[in-house]
Amino acid sequence: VPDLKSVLREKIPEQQERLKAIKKQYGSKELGKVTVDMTIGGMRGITGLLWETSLLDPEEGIRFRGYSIPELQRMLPGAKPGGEPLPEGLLWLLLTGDIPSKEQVDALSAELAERGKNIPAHVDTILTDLPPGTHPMTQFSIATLALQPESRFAQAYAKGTPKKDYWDPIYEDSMNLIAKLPGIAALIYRNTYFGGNKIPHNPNLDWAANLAHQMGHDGEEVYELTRLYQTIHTDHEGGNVSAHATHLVGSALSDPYFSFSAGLNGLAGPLHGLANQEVLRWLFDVTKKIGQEPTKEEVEQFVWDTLNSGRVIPGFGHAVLRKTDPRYTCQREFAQKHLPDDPMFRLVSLFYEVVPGVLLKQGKVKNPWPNVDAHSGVLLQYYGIKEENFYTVLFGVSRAIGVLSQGIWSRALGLPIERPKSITMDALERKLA
Ligand code: AMX
Repeated sequence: VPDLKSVLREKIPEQQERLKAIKKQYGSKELGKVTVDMTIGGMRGITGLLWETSLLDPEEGIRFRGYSIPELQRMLPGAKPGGEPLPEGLLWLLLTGDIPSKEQVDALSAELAERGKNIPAHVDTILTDLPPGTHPMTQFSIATLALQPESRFAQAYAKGTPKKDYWDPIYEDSMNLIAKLPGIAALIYRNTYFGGNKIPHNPNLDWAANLAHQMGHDGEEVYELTRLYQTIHTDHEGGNVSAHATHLVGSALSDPYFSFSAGLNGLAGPLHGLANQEVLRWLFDVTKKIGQEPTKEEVEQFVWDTLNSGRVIPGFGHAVLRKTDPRYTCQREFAQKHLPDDPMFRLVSLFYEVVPGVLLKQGKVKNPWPNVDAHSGVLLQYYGIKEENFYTVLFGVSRAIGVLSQGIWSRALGLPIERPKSITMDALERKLA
C-alpha cells in the first residue's frame, strides 16, 4: 500500500493547477463586501482565508473534506468494527481528501507510534523547571517550542531549499509533531498531577489510545472516548483563533513548531478552547450551590445570576454556528450510550434544556445553542480524567491534526505571507465623512 506521503505527493500538482485556474478565472471577482461593522467586529463575515481541510455551515456545522461527523463515524475505520473513528484516519482524509482503508490507517498508526516514541529529555527538564501551578496550556505551548530545534523545515530553508519543495520538510515536521503530542501531553499530565511518575509509550496502541494510556487511563471505553474526542476537535475551518493564528504565523514561513505553538496560545483563551475547563468549573459551582439534582427553575435562576454578574455562559454560543454544534451532539450520543445515568450528564442535559431559552430571552447572543465545549468535560470526568485545567491540552492535541494538515497544503499551494490592511479611527472618519 502506498503511504500517506506518496498519496499526498501525487495530489499536489493537480491542486496547484486548480488554484492557478481559479486565480485566472475568478481572480478579480468579488466574494462580498466589507462594512465598517465587520472591520470593528472581529472581521466576522469576511471571507478572507483559503482553508481546504474543512468548511463550516452555520446551520449544519462542520464538514471535514465534505463529510459530516455522523458520516465519518460510519465511514472512517475504527479500532474495532462499529467503533469510533481513529483520528489517524481523519488525518489521512484531511491531507488527501480520501477516506482511507483500515490497512492504510493501521500503517499510519504504526508510523506515528514510531515517530512519537521518544520525547527529547530536555523537554521534561524545561517543564519541571517551571514554577509549580504553571497552567498546562502554558506548559504545552512551551513544550512545543522546545521541540523547534528539531525542525527539518528550518534546516532546509537555511540551506536554500527552493519554494516548490517547502511542503516536504513541513510535512516531516508536522508528522513528527503530531506523533509526539500524545507523549508531550501525557508528560505534562503526569508531571502536574502525579509527581512526575511517567508511563511509557506503548508501540502497539493507536495514537489516541496511547494518549489515554500514557496519561494513566486504560480501558476500551476510555480509549473509544479519546478516539472520538481527538477526531472531532481537529478542525473547524480557518477563521477560529487557533487555526487562524497557526495559519498566520506559518505564512511567515515560521516552521510548524512555531506556528502550532502560536495556535495553542490562542486556544488557551477562555472564549476559545479554555471554555471546556470553564464549563466544568461552572457545573461544579452549580452542584456546590444547589446540589447535584437541581430543578429547572433553580438552573434557570443560576444561569440568570451568571449573566447578571457580567459573565458569559461557557459552552454556549458561537461566532459562526447558529444551531447545536454536531460535535456536542455526537458527545451527547456517546453519553447516552455509555453513561446514561451519570448525574453530571443529567445536569448537562438539563442545561441544554434551560440555557438556550434564557439566552434568547436576554436577547444578545446570535446563537443560544451549545458548542463542543459544553459536553466534553463530563465525559472526561466519568472516565476518571478529573483535572479540568488539563482539558484544553486534550483539545490542542487534536487541533494539531487540522491546522498542521492545512499548513502542509498552504506551503504546497505556495500561499503568500498574510497581511490584511488595518485602519485607524481617524483614517476611517476621513475616508467616510
Ligand atoms: N453567554 C453570555 N453572553 C454571550 C454568550 C454566552 N454564551 N455568547 C455570546 N454572548 C454575548 C457576547 O458576549 C456579546 O455581548 P456584547 O454585545 O455585550 O459584547 C453578544 O452576546 C453577541 O455575541 P455573538 O455575536 O453572539 O458572539 P461572538 O461571535 O461575539 O462570540 C463566542 C462567540 C463563542 C466567543 C461567545 O458565544 C462566547 O463567549 N461563548 C462562551 C464561551 C465559549 O463557549 N467559547 C467556546 C466557543 C467554541 C470554541 O471556540 N471552542
